[in-house]
Amino acid sequence: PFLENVVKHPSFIKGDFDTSFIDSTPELFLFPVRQDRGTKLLSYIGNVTVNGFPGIEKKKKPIHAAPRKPEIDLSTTLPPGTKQIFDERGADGLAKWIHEQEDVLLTDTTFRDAHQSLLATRVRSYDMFAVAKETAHLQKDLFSMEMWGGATFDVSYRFLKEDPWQRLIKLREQMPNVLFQMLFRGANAVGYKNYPDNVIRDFVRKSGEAGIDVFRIFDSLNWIKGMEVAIDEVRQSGKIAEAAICYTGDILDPSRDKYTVQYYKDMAKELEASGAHILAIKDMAGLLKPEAAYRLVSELKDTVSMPIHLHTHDTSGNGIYMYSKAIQAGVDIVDTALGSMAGLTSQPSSNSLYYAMNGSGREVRMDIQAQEKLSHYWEDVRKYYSDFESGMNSPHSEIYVHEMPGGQYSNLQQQAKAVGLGMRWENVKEMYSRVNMLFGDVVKVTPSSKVVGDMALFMVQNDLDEETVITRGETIDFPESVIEFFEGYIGQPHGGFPEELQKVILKERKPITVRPGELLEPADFEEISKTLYEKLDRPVTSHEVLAYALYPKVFDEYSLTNKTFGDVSVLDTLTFLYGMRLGEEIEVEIQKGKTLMIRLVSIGEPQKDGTRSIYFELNGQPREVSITDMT
Ligand code: 3PY
Ligand code: ZN
Repeated sequence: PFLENVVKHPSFIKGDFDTSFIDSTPELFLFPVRQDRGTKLLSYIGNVTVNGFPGIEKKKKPIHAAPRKPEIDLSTTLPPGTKQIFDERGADGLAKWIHEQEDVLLTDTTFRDAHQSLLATRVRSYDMFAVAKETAHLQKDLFSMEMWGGATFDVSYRFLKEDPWQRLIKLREQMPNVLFQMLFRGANAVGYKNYPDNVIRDFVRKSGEAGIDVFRIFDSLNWIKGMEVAIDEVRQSGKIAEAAICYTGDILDPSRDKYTVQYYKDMAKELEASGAHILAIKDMAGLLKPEAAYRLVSELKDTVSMPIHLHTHDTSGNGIYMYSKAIQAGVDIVDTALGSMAGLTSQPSSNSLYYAMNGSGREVRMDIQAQEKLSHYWEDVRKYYSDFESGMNSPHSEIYVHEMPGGQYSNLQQQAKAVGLGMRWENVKEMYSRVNMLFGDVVKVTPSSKVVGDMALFMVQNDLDEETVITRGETIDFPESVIEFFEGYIGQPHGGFPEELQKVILKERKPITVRPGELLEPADFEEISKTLYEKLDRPVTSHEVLAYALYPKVFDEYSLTNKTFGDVSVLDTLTFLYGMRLGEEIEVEIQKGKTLMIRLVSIGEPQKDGTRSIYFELNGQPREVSITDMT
């Protein structure tokens, strides 16, 4: 009753109270517990068993042995790590500590970019939680774990139907020793368009409170104005601002003279002046060649005094060689993934880099046996997600031509399949590089890469080439993302927009040249809070308010699923993706100490109204649910 009174209090509803307690413990506030969580989960399982999982071909649930997990004594004291160094010394102290290290430091991307780039971002919190404590023990020497941001936020709600904040909060509890890092798209936050400044600031603040330490901030056009608000807020929150230059083109090729070493050096100096603690070189497509890395890192080291953190994708297969050159040139930290989640469109393998640097004078600090054990776990878990693999089996040197970011490759391929262009993937890739040149050779990383991808799909689908786009452009309805890009709503590209193309694409609309954040109305969080309260008929957390401010439609759909099926994140991944086999029995821990035993008994025949009855046993009691057969 006390809580009930609190949440019905008008000030509470208006959001005048600090709601961080609800953010971290929403389950305490989901009362009165009217819902029957068991039945809701049975409905989900029945649905996915009969109808399949959206976006992948329906198939019978595959059989896999339980994943191999490192066997360690979790009752031993957790060794301290970089998180403690940061907590004691602050961001500047941490930067100093990085400079003092002779070894090269690692950021592990397994929980974020690795699966974003290999498995269309589909890895679920369930599989991370299952190995989080072991990871904290065994990867204690990491500089950081990149485990949030980028596409993971959107995909959690949109496809995985789970709350990304809970992923962050629970992982933080289980891994208190290593810095947590997220990828933040500057004025685009974790979305695909510019947001009002108050959304950016609130997101940074709340992410920091929930557990993020290092914010890697970039702008998809390398437009520093698009990064400044986020950098400022990270500094104000006492967290670590890692500002990124996105690497594109080829500094070794004199004919690609738009993005030169001087261009990158100028940008690095500006980022240092804007208050960054660490400089990232974000080689999002894996275009940085070994000799180019040596030169770029050497020159940047002479230009700025911040530590330098290098990110790449191993698409070409040259990743380890490139890192070795960058390490020789003095790079401080590099991004790698656990062996079984590394390589190809993902990051180079930590395990391989360990051996590559042996005896080089700059070692990789790790327990390689432990690393291999964690890698076994992910080797097994990766198989659950095999339907999301891109099909790329070997190094792909064409990347140097099409320049598609690693994180985009498997996602764009899914998008192409969804619009019926799966068989024309080769054309889409070729068109991607032609669109880049048509747009004036732009930096391609989310969301600018999405605009290039949308235009490439659009042109292949409509059999358009560059000339027809210009000559018949007046009569063509271009994709909305392309129009917004040319309007200046994701920022200004280096060298400006190609004018003739901009005119045909915009038609009557007028482009802006200022920072979109200066024009956008601030989000009204109180209003959103009220709207959500009415829609959901329950108190809402400030995390939910923010998620709605970012993507209202995605959040609405997520809430509906959540209302219908309950919290599906408690299901194991094979059940979540494929449902159950007849006669199978599973255990589902719906909360600590509360486990449901579920057995699928039989599936009824379809009825005239399109429904089917599905018969289960729930904790030994027969239960029947009716679902709509959509096959
Ligand atoms: C993202 O923005 O999600 C990226 O990974 C960009 O490389
Ligand atoms: Zn990346």
